[in-house]
Amino acid sequence: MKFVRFIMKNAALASVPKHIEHFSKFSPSPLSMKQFLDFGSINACEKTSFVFLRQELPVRLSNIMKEINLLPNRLLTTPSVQMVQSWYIQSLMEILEFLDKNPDNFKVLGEFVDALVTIRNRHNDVVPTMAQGIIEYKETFPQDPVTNQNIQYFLDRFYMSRISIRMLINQHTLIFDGTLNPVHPNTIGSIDPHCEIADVVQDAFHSAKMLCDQYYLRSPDLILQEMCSKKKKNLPMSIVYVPSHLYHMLFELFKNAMRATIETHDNSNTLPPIQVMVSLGDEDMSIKVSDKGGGVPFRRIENLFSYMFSTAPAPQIGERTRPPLAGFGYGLPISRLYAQYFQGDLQLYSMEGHGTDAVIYLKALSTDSIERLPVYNKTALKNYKVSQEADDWCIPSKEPLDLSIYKVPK
Ligand code: P4A
Repeated sequence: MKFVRFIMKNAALASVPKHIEHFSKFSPSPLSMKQFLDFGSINACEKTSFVFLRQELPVRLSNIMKEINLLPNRLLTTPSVQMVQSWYIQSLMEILEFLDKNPDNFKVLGEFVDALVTIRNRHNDVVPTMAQGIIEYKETFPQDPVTNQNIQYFLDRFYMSRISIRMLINQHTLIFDGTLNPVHPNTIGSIDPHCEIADVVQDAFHSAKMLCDQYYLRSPDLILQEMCSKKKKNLPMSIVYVPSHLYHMLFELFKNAMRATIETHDNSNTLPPIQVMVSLGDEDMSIKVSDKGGGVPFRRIENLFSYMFSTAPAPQIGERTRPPLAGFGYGLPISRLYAQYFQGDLQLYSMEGHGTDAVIYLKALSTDSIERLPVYNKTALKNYKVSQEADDWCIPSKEPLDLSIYKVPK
């Protein structure tokens, strides 16, 4: 019996490249907030969602699996990346099992929910595992700007794909597990049709403040302002959004702002407050987090979003660990992906010597909130072939220019 299962498993494994080839030829189908809400409305149909997901999940998985295969061999063959790749293969095989199942059989629908939960758990540690792969790679190969650029390109797309796949899985499992959400009865899966921005700001600030007090024994205050361009001052301001995504971004920004504020006002009895401005226009919902934490030199802003740059080896035993407010590793790049996922963005405007403004841009209208998804195609392929060619801008020389060589001999 064990032997038969072994052979079956290997037969399935052998056909995986063929399936990846097939499903990666389809483009992922981005969903709008409205479509997400429709799946969870009164006449929500579990069967429709099942039939959609058993096609769409293999498409999204296969598209990004093609890109994993384009990583530099020295990175692709690290034990960590091999592990992540094996999770993707396993999960793809488990979903493909449902392709020939009957959508009218409620037992099949139940098994599908269980399979999705298993898959979601399997991929819980993808971010730290990939980070470990980067560490292993950095140990053997010195950082060069080209690899840095390649890895940045890949991880932005890989983590965006992951965010989107987890969104699909979360929606299906939350809506069709047969229970109402007792804590948030008005949410549809993970989406709040009336996500009150100020509430999420307060929550995230409170959590960051607890960490900050614990570590530094003090913390800056919050000043929250709301602006509404519309005639109807419909405060409190809300949009259709995923509160957990917004919380993740704000928590990250508050940790950074608090750390910068405290470390630059070391010798002062008072701390300048962190100011948050929430502004709702016809098109954008913008949230600005301002601090007077001394700012970051413009040249270094890019590093704050770099996966290569912010991947540090875990501290050795006995070594002083980083403060919990360190803006742990991938906080900013992944927060920016959350903002971009529904067509928004996250940008930093810093003035060295003064402080930093971090702005989250979200779409005000649910009709504009559509998933932003990577697709594997020729353009993507080309981006992995960026090679070590000479830059088309001169390298600035730090040596003083010796103009005497141009002197005309008498
Ligand atoms: N000044 N300003 C910021 C930081 C410093 C800052 C900072 C030293 C740098 C790295 C970090 C955390 C803070 C800020 C707000 C931001 C981002 C950076 O959103 O005040 O952790 C990696």
